[in-house]
Amino acid sequence: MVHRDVRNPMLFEIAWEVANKVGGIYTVIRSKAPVTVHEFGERYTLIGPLFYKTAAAEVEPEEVTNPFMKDILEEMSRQGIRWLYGRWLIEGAPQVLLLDTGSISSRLDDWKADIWKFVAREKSKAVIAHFHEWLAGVGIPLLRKRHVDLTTIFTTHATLLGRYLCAGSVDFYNNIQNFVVDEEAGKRGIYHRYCIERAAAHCSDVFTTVSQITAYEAEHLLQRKPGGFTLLYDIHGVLPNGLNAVKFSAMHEFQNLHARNKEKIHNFVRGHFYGHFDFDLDNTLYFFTAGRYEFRNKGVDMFIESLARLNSRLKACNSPMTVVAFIIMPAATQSFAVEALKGQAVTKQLKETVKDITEKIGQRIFEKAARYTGGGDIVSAVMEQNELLTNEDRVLLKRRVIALKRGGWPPIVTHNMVDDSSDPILNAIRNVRLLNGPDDRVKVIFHPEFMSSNNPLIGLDYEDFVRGCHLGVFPSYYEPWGYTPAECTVMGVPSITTNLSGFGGFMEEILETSSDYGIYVVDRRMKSADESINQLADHMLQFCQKSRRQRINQRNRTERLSDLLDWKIMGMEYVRARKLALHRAYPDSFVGSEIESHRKVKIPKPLSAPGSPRIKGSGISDEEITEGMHNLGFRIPGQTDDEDDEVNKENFFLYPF
Ligand code: U2F
Ligand code: UDP
Ligand code: G6P
Repeated sequence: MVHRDVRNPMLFEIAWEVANKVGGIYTVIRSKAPVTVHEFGERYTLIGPLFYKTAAAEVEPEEVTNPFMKDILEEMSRQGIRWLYGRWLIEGAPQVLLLDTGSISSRLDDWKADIWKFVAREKSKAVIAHFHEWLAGVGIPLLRKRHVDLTTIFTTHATLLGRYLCAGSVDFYNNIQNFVVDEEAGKRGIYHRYCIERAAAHCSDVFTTVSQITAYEAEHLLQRKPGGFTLLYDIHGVLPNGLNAVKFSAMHEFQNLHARNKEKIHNFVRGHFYGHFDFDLDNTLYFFTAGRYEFRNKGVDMFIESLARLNSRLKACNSPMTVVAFIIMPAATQSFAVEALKGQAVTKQLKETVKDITEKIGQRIFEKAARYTGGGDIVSAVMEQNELLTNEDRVLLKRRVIALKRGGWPPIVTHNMVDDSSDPILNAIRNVRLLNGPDDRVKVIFHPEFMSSNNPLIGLDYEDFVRGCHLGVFPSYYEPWGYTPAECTVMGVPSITTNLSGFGGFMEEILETSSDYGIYVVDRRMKSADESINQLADHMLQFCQKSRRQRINQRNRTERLSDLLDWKIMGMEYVRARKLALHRAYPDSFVGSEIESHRKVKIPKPLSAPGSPRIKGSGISDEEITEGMHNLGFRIPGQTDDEDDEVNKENFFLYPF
């Protein structure tokens, strides 16, 4: 029997979205690469599908240096299997092997060479194979059947059946224990795929998911609970998605970026509401939701209903605030709507005319003032009131202002929809009668296309648009993780999620009072739909009642959570999953090691005002707070930045940095 080194294992990570952008998993793998490369260096290789059209832009081909790998790949070439080996052109530049699955498919019955024969040659090191989603996970039962000497991890980012069931109108979470899973999969025509997913979950040494909510779903639908233990080691099997916080970090600048980008949104709003622009931009808040167009799963139904209730409440309390709520979800469209483009054009013309006129007035004042030779009333000598505007200017200005008149109210949707009359978002907005009328305190804009700086209406990339907004609202019903609220957090933008979203559940678990940090979590698990809608409307109303100073303060607290969502910390769960995989496959190598447990500490309420008085009444001792902050790498009052770094390194970054 070979003795493999478990301290310096090799890691293969296999996914359909390696160097192949499809959805969220591409973001997970790509943004995680730098920390994994840091830990494994040349012992790390990603494996994905080879698509000739995109491969050239994603991968820089390179000679295979590992002699065992070289042998295997040459053998595969002799069998007619095509592959590409090189560096993935992303931060961290990991080694990547792309396989042409088309060239393999005809040989499925006569499978002589595959990459896993590698472990029969490389006998000195332990090998971990980490698969994402069922498409890649199909390899796991095969490896198990052939008794290949390596250890496997399977991570699922959702379950097939869960997604299908939720897309229908099933009361998913209340019935999750009762579904006859094989029958449900059969009825939906996904039985084969479902079986692969279930086999991968059951045959892997370690099974994991991206959140508690998906772990719960997997336990019932795939019938294996993620995580697990050995005598010496245990993990809960939830590997949450991190992101590259440095990419979003703007340090102290992020508040200025908010103000600058908000100004650009103001410009758009002035144009969009032309003719009805009767609200005060200084008392206007921008809310938004964004993502793939999944009306129910992403909770757009709930968002619209809550906006209607918010509208009535703001009216009832005579609030000076106006909310402009954006819905950014791609749908089939023909073009931008003429009315939306016209709004931007007429306000732009007005702006230019006013600029021309003021410049001319300035010039005239200067000319006259420069010629002043003394005597008389200085002000009237410099400029007579009635000389300020010439007749020509007056006519031009009148023309521009008349162009601002419009018949109907400002449009809801910015584009011509292919299917306007049956679009679920538009119909929901029509049903609650949020029609951008002058009395409405909540205005709605549906932008059925992702944001881009090339867009003639708003002209902002998604990231800048988010920064300019005040609140992200993501009331999802089915959301294994949900990157959108996490992205808001690292940009210092407060957000609302639900306890049915992976991110919402995660934040509730680690923060003592998440709302103090600008992370509001609506309960969609234990409450009726009506109660959840009211809770969402309450959160939005409370947000509208904050002063500017309170909003600025809250943004600071939100942004302070950034480091927590970075892969340097989130990646720790991947480290633990790999460790359990090694413990499971090679228990003898760990004899004599100490038992490890992973105690979780909650992040206390923020210490900045107005936190302190409430902490006193909460029954938590000062030492507990200090310890909690210390353990989570948070700055303790009186501690210097340098000390803070030490805390991070020792207690938090268990990575080998
Ligand atoms: C999960 O998100 P995914 O993005 O992996 O969810 P999928 O439904 O598998 O997304 C892929 C589909 O979305 C489409 C694409 C695929 O059919 O064509 N799509 C698109 O057309 N345009 C885009 O910009 C993005 C996707 C999960 F649901 C999330 O909650 C997690 O955050 C994510 C990562 O763990 O996994
Ligand atoms: N997004 C984007 N442009 C937009 C709106 C959204 O690129 O105009 C991105 C956003 O940054 C996020 C992704 O779409 O990374 C949505 O991911 P999420 O995890 O929230 O949902 P998924 O689509 O994976 O279910
Ligand atoms: C940032 C800017 C401030 C600005 C504020 C507006 O903090 O640095 O100059 O006053 O944003 O905040 P608001 O929530 O009203 O958009």
